[in-house]
This record gives sequence, structure tokens and C-alpha cells, in this order.
Amino acid sequence: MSYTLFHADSAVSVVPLILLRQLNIAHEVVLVEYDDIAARKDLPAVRRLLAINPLAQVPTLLTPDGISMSESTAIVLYLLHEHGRGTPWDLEKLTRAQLAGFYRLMVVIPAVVYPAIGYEDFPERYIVVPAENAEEGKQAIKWMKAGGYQKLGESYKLVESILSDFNKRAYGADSEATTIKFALGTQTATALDIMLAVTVHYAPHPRPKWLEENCPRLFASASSTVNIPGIVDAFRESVHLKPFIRD
Ligand SMILES: N[C@@H](CCC(=O)N[C@@H](CS)C(=O)NCC(=O)O)C(=O)O
Repeated sequence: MSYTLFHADSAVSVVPLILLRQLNIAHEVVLVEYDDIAARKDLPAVRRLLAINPLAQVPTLLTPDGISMSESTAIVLYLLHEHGRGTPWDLEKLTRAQLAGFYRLMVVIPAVVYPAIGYEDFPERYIVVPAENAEEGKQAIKWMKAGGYQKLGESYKLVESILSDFNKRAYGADSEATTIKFALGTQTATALDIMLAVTVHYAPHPRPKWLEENCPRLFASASSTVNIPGIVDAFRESVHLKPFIRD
């Protein structure tokens, strides 16, 4: 029995997809269309997904024991726990300080950044417009989208400030001037870098310019990760995840 990953092109499920590949874990991918799951279309793959996750989210991962897992951070931590020991992705390699930064950001991303993506991309999901107020509803959705865009920018700037503060505290004030390749100042990428490398693709438009101008540290470390041989393939395969590829 192997893992089964429910995955949609250009979705957050690219994170566990990269990790499954990096850790050489046997897995099957069930590809779903994002629009089909959002519309709950009556299709075999969508029915299979709904049966194990009522929110029909990607990623959803079925473990070899038949346990359904959602939430990218939970999935990443589980895969590292089960298969990461002794690999370049082993969390044992991190210092205490790096581990603190790792856990904080692994939760901040899905708790703060991902919801803001939804406010901007799908404002209509968060507002119920009575039929007789259809016109005002359109205006309200426009305002909600504008507010979502603002929140989205704030959430990326929050990640930038956490990275900047972390690096100053962990490595001293001069660390700003040194070239730190990966988010937590490690020599090789961590699973957090994979998470950030995917997350940067949903930053405010224009991408990648907005991120480079507003979040230079995040931009630099995520661009390094996107372009790692073996990881870059997952971005090349995706329709919308190309702006950070260097070539
Ligand atoms: N907090 C979740 C977010 C996953 C998520 O919302 N994924 C989106 C695609 S990027 C999704 O499946 N949306 C389906 C829907 O909302 O209907 C995680 O970190 O895995």
C-alpha cells in the first residue's frame, strides 16, 4: 500500500507532491481540477475526495493505513516524521532556534496567508447577498476583493518581517547584509522553504515584482528553492507556477 495524494495543478498540494518525491516515497496522485472541486462537480475523483474530506481540499492525503489527512503543514510534519530521518529534510538537523522559526512559519502560512488568498480570489464565498440586493451585492464583493488584496499584501509582509526578525535574532544584526540562501539561514532547503516556494506564487499581483519589491528576503529564499534541481520540475509541470523559475 502506498500513499494517495489528491492534487490539483498549481494548488497548495504541490507542497506534499514535492516532499513525496524528495523523500522517494511511493505514492499515487489523483489529479482533480480545481474548478471541479470548488463546484463539487459529480465526478468520480471529486466523489472520492469528498468521501475522505468534506471540504474537498487539495492537498488531501490518504496514508497507507487508509487514514485521511488534510492541511499541508500536518501532512508535511507527518511525512517528515515517518520518512525524513537521515535525509537532507530531517528536522533533527535544525538548531533549537531554527526549529522555533520553522514551526512558527509552518503554521502562520496556512493560518494567516492562505485565508487571505481566499478573501481576494473568492470574495463571493464570504458574503451572502439577498436576491433583492443583487446590485449592492456586486459592489460589496468588489470592496471585499479590495480588502482581500490589502490583507493578502499584509500577510506576505508579516512573513517577511518574521523572517527578518528571526534572522537578526538567530544570527545577529549583521545578518541582513550577508547572503542567506534559505529562509532559516540553513545551508540546504528545509520543508519550510518548500512551503514558501509554493506560497510565493499566490502573492499579490504583479508577480513576481510585488514580492521582490516588498518582501526581498522571502523573494530571494523562495526563488533559490524553486530552482533547486528536482524541485523545479514540479513548478515546470504546473500551469500557473512559473514566474519564479530562472531560465
Ligand atoms: N489550509 C489548507 C488549505 C488547502 C486549500 O484550501 N486548498 C485549496 C486549493 S489551493 C482548495 O482545496 N480549495 C478547495 C475549495 O476551497 O473548495 C492547507 O494548508 O492545506
